[in-house]
Amino acid sequence: MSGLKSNLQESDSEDEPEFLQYKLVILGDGTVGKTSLCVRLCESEFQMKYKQTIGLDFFVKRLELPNNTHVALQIWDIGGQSIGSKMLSTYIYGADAVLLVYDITNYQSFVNLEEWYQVVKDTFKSSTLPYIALMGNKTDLFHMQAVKMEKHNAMADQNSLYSYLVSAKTGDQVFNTFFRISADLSGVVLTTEQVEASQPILRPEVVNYSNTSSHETPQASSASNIPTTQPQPRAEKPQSAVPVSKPPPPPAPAKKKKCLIF
Ligand SMILES: Nc1nc2c(ncn2[C@@H]2O[C@H](COP(=O)(O)OP(=O)(O)OP(=O)(O)O)[C@@H](O)[C@H]2O)c(=O)[nH]1
Ligand SMILES: [Mg+2]
Repeated sequence: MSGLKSNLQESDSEDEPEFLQYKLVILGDGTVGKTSLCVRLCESEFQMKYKQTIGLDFFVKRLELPNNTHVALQIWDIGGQSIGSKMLSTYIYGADAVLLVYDITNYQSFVNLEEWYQVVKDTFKSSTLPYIALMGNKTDLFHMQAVKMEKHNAMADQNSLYSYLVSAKTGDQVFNTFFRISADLSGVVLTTEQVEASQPILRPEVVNYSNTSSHETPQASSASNIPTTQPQPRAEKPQSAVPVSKPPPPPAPAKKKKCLIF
C-alpha cells in the first residue's frame, strides 16, 4: 500500500515526463501546401510535384517541449476537395487545433478560408472552439504575394486567430510554428530563445527556375491584389519569431490528454 502511495506521489512530481497527444486538423484549398507542410514537418522533405490528397491523410509528429513535456501531434491532412463533403465535419470533430492554410500568392485561397472557417464553427456549434490559426504558406514566393498582410492581420484579429507565415519549400518557420502550437496547447510557456532554438538549421537550396513547373510559380489571382505599398511593419517580418501578429488570448483551458500513440 505504501509502495502504491509513493508511486503516485512520484508520478505527480515536476520531474516526471508528461506525455500528451493532440488532434490537429489542417484545412484549406487544394494546392495551398497542406501536405507539403506535413511532409516538411514530419519527414524534413519537400516535393515540387503536386499529388492531390484524396479524402484525408494522417501524419504523426513527436516533439519534446521544455519541462520534460512530450507531445504527439496527430495531424489530419484534409484534401482541399473535401470542402463540399459531408465527411468534413466528421474529420474536424474533436480537433484540439485547426490550421486554416492559404497560399500567399493565391488570393482566392485566402478568401475561401471563410468557408473553411464556417465549417469549423458549424462543427463546434455552441461548444468552445479549438485553437485556430491562420497560416500563410509559400513565403519563399514573397515577391509574388497576392494577399496583403493587412488582410491577413485583419482576419486574424477579427476572429482572434493565431497567425503564422511559413514556407514548406524552404522549411522556414515550419518546425518552430508547430513547436509553438504544441506548447500553447500544453500550457507550456516558451521564451523567444526556446522558440528560435527549436527551428532546425535549414540548408540553402539552389533552384533552377528554368525547370520550374506551374505549381512552383502560381500566379496572383488579380493585379489589384499585388501589394502596391510596403507591407505594414509587422507584416514585413515573416522570417521573424512566430507568430506574426499578437496572439489572441490563450484558448480555453489548455487540454491535457494522456497519449496513446507514443
Ligand atoms: N514555392 C512553394 N511551393 C510550395 C510550397 N508548399 C507547397 N508547394 C507546392 O504547391 C503544390 C501543392 O502542394 P500540396 O502540399 O500538395 O498542396 P495541398 O494543400 O496538400 O493540396 P490538396 O492535397 O489538393 O488539398 C505542390 O506542387 C508543392 O510543391 C511552398 O512553401 N513554396
Ligand atoms: Mg494534400
